Amino acid sequence: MKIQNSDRQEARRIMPEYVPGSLQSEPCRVSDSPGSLFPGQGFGNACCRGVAVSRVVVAAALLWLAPPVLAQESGAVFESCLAALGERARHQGISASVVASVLDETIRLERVINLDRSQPEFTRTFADYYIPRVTEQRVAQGRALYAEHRDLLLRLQREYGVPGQYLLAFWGLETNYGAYFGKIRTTDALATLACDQRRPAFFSDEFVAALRIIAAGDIEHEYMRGSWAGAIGNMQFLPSVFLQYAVDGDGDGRRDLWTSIPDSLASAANFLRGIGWRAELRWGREVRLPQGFDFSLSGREGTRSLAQWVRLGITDAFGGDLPALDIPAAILVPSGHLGPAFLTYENFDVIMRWNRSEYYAIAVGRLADRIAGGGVLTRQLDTGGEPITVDKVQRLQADLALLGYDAGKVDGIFGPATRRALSRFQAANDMIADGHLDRKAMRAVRNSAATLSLAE
Ligand SMILES: [Ca+2]
Repeated sequence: MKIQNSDRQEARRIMPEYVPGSLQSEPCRVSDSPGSLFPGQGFGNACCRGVAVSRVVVAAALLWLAPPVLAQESGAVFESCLAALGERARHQGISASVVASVLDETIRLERVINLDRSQPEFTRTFADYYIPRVTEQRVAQGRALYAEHRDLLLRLQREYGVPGQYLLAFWGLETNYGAYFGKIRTTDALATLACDQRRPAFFSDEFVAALRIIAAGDIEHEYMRGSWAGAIGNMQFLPSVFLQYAVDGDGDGRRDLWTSIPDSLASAANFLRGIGWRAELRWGREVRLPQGFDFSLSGREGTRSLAQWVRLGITDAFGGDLPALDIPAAILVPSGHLGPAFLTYENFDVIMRWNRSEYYAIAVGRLADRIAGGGVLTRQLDTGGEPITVDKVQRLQADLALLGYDAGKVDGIFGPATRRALSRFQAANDMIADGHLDRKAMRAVRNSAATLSLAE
């Protein structure tokens, strides 16, 4: 795709690498654009569609969320588990009347268990992840929202050190700017998961945290709704995150992450500051790699100083110089050596503390850049080929292990350990060591493993 010169200048002007001792320059001057999931490891983030949620819709949703028919036995187990949860909440100082009124209405949702158990059939590529999330429509809506909430966003940038385009990017990715934050009553979802055997301790704590939010008067039990995994509101905070970081941005005395935009954006800013956001840094950027780049240096484990990358010939995406600063940076090539390359800074790691997925963090950073006026990626994403099944990734992991490369757990998830093992295999076999999962790489690993098996 052709890059507009104005995009290039805009991207440079508004997004300096590093602004010592000050906040980044005012990020967005867009005023004329009309305006509007879940990576493997995080919680929350139901898939977004442009559905306006009102209390009427929520009420209608109750009809199809009617209590499932339970076997009497599992119903009794749930009731006794629920009683124990209530006891625990009272023990932790939550008022008995709040506990009683919530528990009285709490139901077990079989659907939540099914969603928690469901396993993906195919492994997700970066293109699969990125393309439906960083869309032109979402960019345009982000720009319109920036213009609409400009004063608020500039105030939050001054108070918390997080530029507004990032707050909008989180909002856009989490709930499509509040268009959809899930219809499941949070206390039902959390009680269901707390009384299941998979992660009872984690969800019991979140259930008690949800009761604490209700007891504090921030939201009524009936209206506390969100994803099947208990993530709530515009920013899909878990209740424990809400308790620690939600703030009252509009000064009405309540922290309302469902209907108050100032509360939602201020809470996101407070959370990001709390988990280490550095006001003077960007998230990272798309870059151009030099001819003959050694792809085995890519990956977050290959972090080195920006100055070192500059010496290796890394430039910005348009061939322009990057400053030779002594700040930690890593190169990521999530679509392989033919796709875009990204340089990531410390704020990238902060984004991953919000949601532990590299794809998510790149999407947040890129959507923020686009909202702030930046252009599209300079390189195509790899969209070719049939989807790769989780079974095949397990086979790859087992083969790599057989060949002596530590690919992590044989779980069918193509994570950093598997990527690193594949990159090492490629380097040892005269292939471009980008650790990219494609048919060619899988075939090469399979053949090597088969040869080794025959030799033994
Ligand atoms: Ca408020």
